Amino acid sequence: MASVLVILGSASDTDIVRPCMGLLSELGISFQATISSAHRSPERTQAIVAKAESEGTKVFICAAGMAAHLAGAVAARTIRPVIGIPLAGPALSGMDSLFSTVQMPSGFPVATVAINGAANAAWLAAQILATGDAALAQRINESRKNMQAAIEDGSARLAEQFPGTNVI
Ligand code: RP5
Repeated sequence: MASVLVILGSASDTDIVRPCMGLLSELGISFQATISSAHRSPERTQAIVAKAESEGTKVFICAAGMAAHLAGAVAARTIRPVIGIPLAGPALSGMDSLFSTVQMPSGFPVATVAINGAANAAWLAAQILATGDAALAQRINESRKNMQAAIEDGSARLAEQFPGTNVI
């Protein structure tokens, strides 16, 4: 049983979504990934969601560009949390997919991250799962401590990069 299912709308989305899958792995979250389109393979998408839900998938992550209806189509088929990653396409800088993903009718939410925000989709899935997993919560908190330490290190290095600057 995998906790998360990541669905990409097209094989062309793979590179942008890679950080999401990398982070899920790093955090020790079991996940599956597949490619299925809301428009080109609607029956396949529907069947994948039904199977994943019956097998215990707790969170769905859906990445798509252009008229990005994949996350909404999945949200229509499950009451498990659905996270949408709107992807920037060749036109409109991803605003088309952002609006297509985020503007869901009441009762069918899609938790939409930033355009191309693949990493935050993984973090959000992790935080949802951590509500029932103390060990995962601890790993997330450790990661946050590391991020804080990196900020402090960067600040300390400012003094080396700009001698004479009053770095606090
Ligand atoms: C969307 O259309 C996909 O998610 C992808 O971002 C975009 C273009 O798909 P391809 O034509 O490259 O397969 O459905």
